Amino acid sequence: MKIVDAKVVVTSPGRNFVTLQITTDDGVTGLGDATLNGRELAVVSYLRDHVAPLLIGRDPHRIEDAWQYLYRGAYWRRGPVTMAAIAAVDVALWDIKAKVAGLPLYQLLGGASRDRIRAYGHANGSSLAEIFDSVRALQERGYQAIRIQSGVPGLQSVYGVHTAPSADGSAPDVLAQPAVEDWDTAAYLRYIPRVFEAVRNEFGPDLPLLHDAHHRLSPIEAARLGKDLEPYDLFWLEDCTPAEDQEALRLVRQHTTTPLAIGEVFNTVFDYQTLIDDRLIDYVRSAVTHFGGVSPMKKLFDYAGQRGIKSAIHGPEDISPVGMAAALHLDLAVHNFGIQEYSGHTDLTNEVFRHAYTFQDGYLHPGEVPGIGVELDEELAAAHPYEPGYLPVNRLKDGSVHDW
Ligand code: GCO
Ligand code: MG
Repeated sequence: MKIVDAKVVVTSPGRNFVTLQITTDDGVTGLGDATLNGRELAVVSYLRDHVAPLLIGRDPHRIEDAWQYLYRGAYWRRGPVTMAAIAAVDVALWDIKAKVAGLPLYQLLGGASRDRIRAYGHANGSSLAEIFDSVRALQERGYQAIRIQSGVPGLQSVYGVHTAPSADGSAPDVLAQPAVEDWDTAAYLRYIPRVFEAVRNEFGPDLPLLHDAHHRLSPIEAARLGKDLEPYDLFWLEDCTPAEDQEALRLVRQHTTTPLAIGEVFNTVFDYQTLIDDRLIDYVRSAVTHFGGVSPMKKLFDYAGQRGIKSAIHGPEDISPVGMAAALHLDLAVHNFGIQEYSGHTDLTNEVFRHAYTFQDGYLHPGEVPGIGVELDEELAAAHPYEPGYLPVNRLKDGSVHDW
């Protein structure tokens, strides 16, 4: 079997997605997600100009060899652009292998370790009343674990808090120029524990609650927040400090029993070494799409599992249904599964990427279709071309840029 085509498809059915489609001489196709929010075209060029020509003529079954060839062979290792491109190749090849085997991908990863995959959804609001409504709306959709993001009095706009609710998964945060949001850590630290106190009082002790600090705190500030949130029994505090500083988590860990999750901006296992070896976190949160694909994610989970650390694959709206499907096959297979982030996509996105995975009563399942279970409607994708889009940036009251 040989690869005869490797095509990059860019489409924007509400937000941008980059997809690699590999075709074999037998006419089998495989899909991989290479979407890097706000920097999409860099990955498109990496794939189109530098990777696709190297794939032609290769044996699609040699997944590990292709991965090592692209990772070691490029000399320039790691980084989100490189690893998103390699991820797309890896997932597309797994898709092909599983299709040829006539099995859903999870069967090739060891088979199902569980029957269904618990998901968490995103609730948000600029007032407590709005947050409560948002939690209730998610509960009506079946969610049984919920992330809470809140506006902060005195701040105009805060990450993850939409002025118009986006239950349909549309992209209010993505703009043609980066929007500038304001930030005040002291105001945030004063206010957030009150939000979780109110949410606990309203929804009771059983509902798993999560919170994402989006890399904005210093270690001592994060330690303080973790302590202040202990009475409200969080499932986790996510990305409390800038993620590239692994040692920062040591200080946080020494001060709080609030579980810690990190990793959505990580690209390789080396970003986790101290965190895993020294048990400084509880959940590894990388995306299949940004971490080099299914192959390295499986290795990461096996390594983390030796320290009792669980999986929590990154699954926001900017991971395409292709990346989401790949995540779900891993979730079903690995023993040390923790939870899966899932916001869903717009109806149009689900038409462009028709998928076998399902969401019911708060739980996901990848489906039983051979491969990863996603089909790309190329015509519909072409009808919705790329649109420039950026994530917001963050400035303090004195005008200086803050972590985001
Ligand atoms: C999350 C993330 C996202 C990221 C986004 C960046 O926990 O889901 O923080 O909301 O900001 O994926 O592209
Ligand atoms: Mg996050």
